[in-house]
Amino acid sequence: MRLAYVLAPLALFGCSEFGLEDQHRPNDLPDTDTQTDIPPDTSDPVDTSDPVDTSDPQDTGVPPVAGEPVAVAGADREVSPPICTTTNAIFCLGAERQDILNGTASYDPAGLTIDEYKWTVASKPPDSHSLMLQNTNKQPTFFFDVAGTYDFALTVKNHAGVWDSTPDHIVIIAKPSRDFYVQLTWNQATDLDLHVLRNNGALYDNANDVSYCHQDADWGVPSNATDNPSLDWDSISGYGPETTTIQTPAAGTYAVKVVYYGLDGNNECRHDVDTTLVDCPDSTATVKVFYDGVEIDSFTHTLTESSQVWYVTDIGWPGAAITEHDTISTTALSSCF
Ligand SMILES: [Ca+2]
Ligand SMILES: [Ca+2]
Repeated sequence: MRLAYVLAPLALFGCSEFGLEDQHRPNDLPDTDTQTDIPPDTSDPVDTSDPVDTSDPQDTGVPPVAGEPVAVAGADREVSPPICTTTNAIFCLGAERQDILNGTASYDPAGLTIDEYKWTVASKPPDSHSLMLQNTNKQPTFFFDVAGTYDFALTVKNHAGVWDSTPDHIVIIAKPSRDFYVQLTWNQATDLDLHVLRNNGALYDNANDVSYCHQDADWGVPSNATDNPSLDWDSISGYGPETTTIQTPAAGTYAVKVVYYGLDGNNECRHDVDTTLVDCPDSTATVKVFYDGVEIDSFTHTLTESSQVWYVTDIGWPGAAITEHDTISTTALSSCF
């Protein structure tokens, strides 16, 4: 069993506090609007300096439909996926953002009040498990859990009960803000762990292995934090993400490994060695490597039993040179103490 202090915050991480899916929750809020959505603004995906989304007809002086209000979802922009400091690693306080989605600029040309707002997630990265829980708020919170592109649609209703028939879209790109960004996600309510190791270090060797056991370390230049790694998330109840990030890594080779720990912070699903135990569900893991905010490679493998180790890749620095391994072995699991 993992430490209690790990379990307590992660119970939060895995629940609706962060708007994450679990196995009992639908994949997404249904897009119940029957109107034709305006497609994403792909010509201008990141215009943080441009308050007017010029490719969006609703913002370019196209007359609104008579009698309808006008939804204004705001300008497309970039955000960084949440990166935690070592003081709140694993449990990332403030990960949900309430300052990104804002429909308060919506209006009615006839001067009627806007009485209702309805946001939908039109699309999101396939490895995201985030849900919008307060989709009738003017400014709903949303957890940009993984790197990638998110498209939201907003429609509004005026005081006469008429909805805007042409929802307004806003495209948000979640782009890692650190040079080294490795992201693990998976498809089951199981406990997988991301490990990033330096210098051919061994698993659970805290000096050289950053994982849930040892979430940060002083690598590179001693006392210089910019080359230190941190595990920013640990998920024990499923899906991830788990990310390990370094602002500016020191030269060297960083190995990325994924360990199948078990279920909910314990490893008691070894049906292969004890048939009285439940069988560890097969879990398909995806590791994405980002360099300077850009995805440079992606790897997938299905792990089938607790204690399996997937040696994904080495990352050489500088330059994020990829040397794929894609091998499976086994390890003794550690509860860290
Ligand atoms: Ca985990
Ligand atoms: Ca350092």
